[in-house]
Amino acid sequence: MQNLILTELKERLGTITLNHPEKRNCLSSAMADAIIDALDSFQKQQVTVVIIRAQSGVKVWSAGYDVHELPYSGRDPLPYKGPLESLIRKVQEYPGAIIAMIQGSVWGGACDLTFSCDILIGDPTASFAMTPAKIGVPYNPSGLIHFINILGINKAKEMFFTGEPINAHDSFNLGILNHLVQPEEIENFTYSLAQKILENSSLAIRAIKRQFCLLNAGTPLTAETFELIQAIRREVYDSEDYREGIQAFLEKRKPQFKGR
Ligand code: LCV
Repeated sequence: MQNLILTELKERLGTITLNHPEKRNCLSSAMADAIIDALDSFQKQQVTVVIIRAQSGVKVWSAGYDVHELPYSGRDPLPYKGPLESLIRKVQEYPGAIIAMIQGSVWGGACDLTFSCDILIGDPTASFAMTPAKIGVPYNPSGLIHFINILGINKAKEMFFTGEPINAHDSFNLGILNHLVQPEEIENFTYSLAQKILENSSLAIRAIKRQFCLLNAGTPLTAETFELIQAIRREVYDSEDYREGIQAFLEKRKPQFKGR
């Protein structure tokens, strides 16, 4: 089995490179587990900054969740312990700065992954498209909060309702990208920013990141609100439209949604 990711460690700076371009670096459970293992290994070695990137020059940074792994019906497509959600929590809880270096398009759950990183640096080929409505997936509350926090609720709604990509220029203006740099500069820029972080107190950075994560987690829900959200989501992933969305993707055709 080829290495789905490549890892590199230089002093306290780790790099994880997505390495499955044949499948557009889609976040299969194997890919998600490989990234989680790499972060666990870096954490054991007290790596303070991790860069997550794709190979230079790819058109697609990551095509998002592996659609072949979506349950066909009757089960939550994005469960708490699922591969994507586990990976996103691992990134959020990592006791150091995680920088997403983005060249190419980012789709679906891969947007949630990059939005959960601490700093995003992109070049003009970067774009972000949120696709659950194209497939018929109801998404989930913890994911939606990431988008509300970064985009504001109006732009987040437009991103989810249209499924249309947000280009690099607009991503920078919206605050998705911390920096927008030219392709030939992005590696040096990202690594020099990482060096600036490495010069600072890793203990302070770990404590500050943890506080940001707790403060950013959204307002607490009542038990009844939580149950209502689950009922709303189940109606969708139990629907014919959900099954049609997946089937259409697998058959490489436009879905015919019927609203049931
Ligand atoms: C499995 C794939 C994928 C893929 N899974 O190349 O956010 S949610 O709720 O929606 C969540 C459930 C989620 O993240 O769902 C996935 C959302 N992602 C997308 O909707 C993007 C789907 N992919 C595409 O639209 C195209 O692949 C892009 C535009 C990314 C690249 O197009 P391109 O023409 O360059 P192909 O479509 O030919 O794909 C190359 C191979 O990668 C597989 C795809 O099935 C194909 O495999 P085969 O060569 O075996 O046919 N692939 C791409 N995306 N998400 N597999």
